[in-house]
Amino acid sequence: MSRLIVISNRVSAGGGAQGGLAVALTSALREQGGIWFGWSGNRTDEFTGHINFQREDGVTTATVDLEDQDIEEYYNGYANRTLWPLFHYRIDLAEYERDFAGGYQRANERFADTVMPLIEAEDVVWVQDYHMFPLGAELRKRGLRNRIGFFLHIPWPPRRLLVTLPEARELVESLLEYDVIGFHTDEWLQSFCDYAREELGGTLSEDGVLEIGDRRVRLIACPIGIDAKDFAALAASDKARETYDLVRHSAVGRALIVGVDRLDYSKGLEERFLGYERFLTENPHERKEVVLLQIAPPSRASVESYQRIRNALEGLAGRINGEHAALDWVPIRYVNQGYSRDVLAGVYRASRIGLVTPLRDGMNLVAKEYVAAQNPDDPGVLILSRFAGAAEQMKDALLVNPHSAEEISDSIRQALAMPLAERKQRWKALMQGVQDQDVMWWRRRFTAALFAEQPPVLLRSVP
Ligand code: GDG
Repeated sequence: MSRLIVISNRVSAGGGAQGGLAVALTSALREQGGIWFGWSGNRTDEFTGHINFQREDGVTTATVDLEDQDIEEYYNGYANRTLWPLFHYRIDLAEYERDFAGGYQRANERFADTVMPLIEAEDVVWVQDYHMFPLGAELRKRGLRNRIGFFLHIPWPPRRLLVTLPEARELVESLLEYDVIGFHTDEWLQSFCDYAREELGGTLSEDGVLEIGDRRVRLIACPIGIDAKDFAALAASDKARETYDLVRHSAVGRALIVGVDRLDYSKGLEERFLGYERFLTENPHERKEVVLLQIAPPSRASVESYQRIRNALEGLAGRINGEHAALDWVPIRYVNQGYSRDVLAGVYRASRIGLVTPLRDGMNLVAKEYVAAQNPDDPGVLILSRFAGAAEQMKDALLVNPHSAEEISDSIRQALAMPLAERKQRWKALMQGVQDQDVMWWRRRFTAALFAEQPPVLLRSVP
């Protein structure tokens, strides 16, 4: 049987507090056998390519340390200051620096050099996410003929935005070396096709194979899910119950609205606070009946735009609380720290509303976790941004435009007034989707495409 070689920026097999992605990749590796390769997260004075092998949870991991300059230019630079903002439609924040592009390329070449000797003739390689776009092409240059797939966890930007990236063409051309490319949604896939057609003269077959010159790549929309069963069980755990009681008690009968996001400008936190403030102003009789609990663990703190968003949010939460709080009530509880997954599950379950309003998000797993954690007899209401990939699947949520304070305010009012029968009906439909298309479904769907032989191509124009 072919082994699977998973390659991603960070490696997180094993451990109890892992997320759905780690669970899915770990189980794929356990089933298929293979290796999970990536950056250790550590620095070294000089890159040596020394591999640290470990056996965790039935899976072999292989990690390398990177030099300071690589971390600065590849990770903090090109990945997080160029690609992340651009791919979330924020060209105002994207920094285009040749040094970043050079460091990104160098780090990918180093990854390719290091992982190449670990790959055997029958192995299938699965590369994850925007840190590693050129890795497949680098492996091909080193003579690798195996099947290689790529999955993008973030959105693919519209062509008009992508063309602002000086290396856009090389980046897309390098992607043509993969056999399969997966996106969360049809929208991201179509944006990719639009670039391929308009800038590179590509054509797409009816069954989703992109052809450019002598290259053929299968494109699939393959939305990631969560480990729904596991998350629902977490929500019933002792720790979750304890958290549920604590949080409910502290809300003293008020309806809790919860947001859980990495502190990132793509998550729409400022707009969310302003939408919530609008609700408070427009609904003077109900305002003291709600509390917004926003959990936002800091992330990428060494990047300036992340420091700015943190300061801006602190200022905004302070102003809203200052203007609206009463002796016995503070409207926003803004918490800058992470919690374990069982605690989060308890918080979700205790919350009458899950407020998930990113300005742009590849998928958004918090929306799915919120649904999986609900009490079937008294479920809460999910308010979800139209611009999260998850909105393509989760049509029974209250879908909102996260830029509109009025829509956020209206949806909070609608959710608070929603009768139990409607809450149950919406939740049931959402939960069905979260269970049916869970993270195992996602990885099976992707690996099935990756392990399959390419079918004959029926050509037609890219739509
Ligand atoms: C990228 C894409 C795509 C959050 N706070 C805590 C915590 N979390 C966990 C959540 C959830 C995960 O982090 C966040 O996942 P998201 O999907 O919401 O967002 P990104 O981190 O931006 O992920 C995204 C995803 O990749 C997968 O493809 O959906 O669009 O941007 O699981 O629960 N976990 C713990 N403590 C916290 O305080 N333990």
